[in-house]
Amino acid sequence: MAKRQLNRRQQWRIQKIQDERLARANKKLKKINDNDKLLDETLHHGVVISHFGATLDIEDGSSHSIVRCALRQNIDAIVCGDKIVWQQLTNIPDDEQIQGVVTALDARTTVLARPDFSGQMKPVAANVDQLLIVTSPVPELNEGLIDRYLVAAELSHIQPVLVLNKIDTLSDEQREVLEKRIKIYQDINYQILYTSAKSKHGMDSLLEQLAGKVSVFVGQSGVGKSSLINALLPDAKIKEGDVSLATNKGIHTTSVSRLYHINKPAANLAVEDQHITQTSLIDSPGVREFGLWDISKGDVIHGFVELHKYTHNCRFRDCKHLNEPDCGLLKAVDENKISKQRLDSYHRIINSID
Ligand SMILES: Nc1nc2c(ncn2[C@@H]2O[C@H](COP(=O)(O)OP(=O)(O)OP(=O)(O)O)[C@@H](O)[C@H]2O)c(=O)[nH]1
Ligand SMILES: [Mg+2]
Ligand SMILES: [Zn+2]
Repeated sequence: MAKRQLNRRQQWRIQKIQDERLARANKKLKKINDNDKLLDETLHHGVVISHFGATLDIEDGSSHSIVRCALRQNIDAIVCGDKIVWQQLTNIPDDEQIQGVVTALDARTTVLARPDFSGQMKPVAANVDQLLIVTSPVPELNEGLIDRYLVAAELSHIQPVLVLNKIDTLSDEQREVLEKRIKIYQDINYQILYTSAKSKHGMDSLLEQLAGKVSVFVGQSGVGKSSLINALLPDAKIKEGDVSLATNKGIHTTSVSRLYHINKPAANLAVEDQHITQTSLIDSPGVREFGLWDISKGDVIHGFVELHKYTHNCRFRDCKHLNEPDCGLLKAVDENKISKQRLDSYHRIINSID
């Protein structure tokens, strides 16, 4: 997959817009503080529901209400799912939307990150248990992208699940072709779900897979991430977008990640366990590609779990698995124990890392 590099001028412009936005927010925050509307001393815990521009929506840990907060200057990238401490602003005028300030960030259990326009790694979601890699017939399934997500999930210790959505649009033959392509992943024991947000097919299995966990929905624009969350949670009323007829690509409808809760107790759990379950779903903006730029070449193999096993059979410790004699991976491909497609995908990722 080619890296999409913005030219220096574009990067400079984006950075300038971001800096200006931050400066405006900081000015506002300063005004709030200078105006004698000081922070109340009580520390509240909360979870980040959404972070847009310089403002955050926080779900308060005890009242469960949503509080709009500003961010204290010295805290960097806070994302959906982050656990934070916030403090109430005192003397808030009626017209002020910002009710509090996020003053501390708790340690994260997991974090999913991807590079931003300048190649720097930025967190996308925090404290997530599962990565739902959503795919569809249109926009077409992209194995290269799936493999990159799988590497990111494996290296971040987040459980990946593959979802093939829009199955209502498939003829029997088309479904057979796609199932064959997905089988590569089934064979290496990844969980696969077939869904239709439109006809609601597969929604029970999806809900069962999500129950009691925090899951982030990722994938190309237009595959139906927001539609799936809407199908599970009609009250969420998330905006859905079209798929362009000209390009068969999505139109990047969701622009900011947001966390949703399904508060109904999960049906598959015993009554005594139901109070501890809360199912959380994070909708995220669709991607064109998913770069793995800050991963070292040596780490990539750990993201290809079924290939990694066979590296122990390579004669050379620094085997590149290209054409070396007695390569465990090439032998395993010959013996149909691993798929050539996955080995090729591994090499493509290695080649894309500088
Ligand atoms: N036929 C059919 N259409 C679907 C299904 N799921 C989603 N769509 C349609 O696909 C289009 C894109 O859906 P979205 O939910 O906006 O896709 P998304 O993945 O959230 O896209 P971004 O927010 O741009 O990343 C919409 O027109 C949906 O109505 C499905 O299961 N079947
Ligand atoms: Mg969306
Ligand atoms: Zn080898």
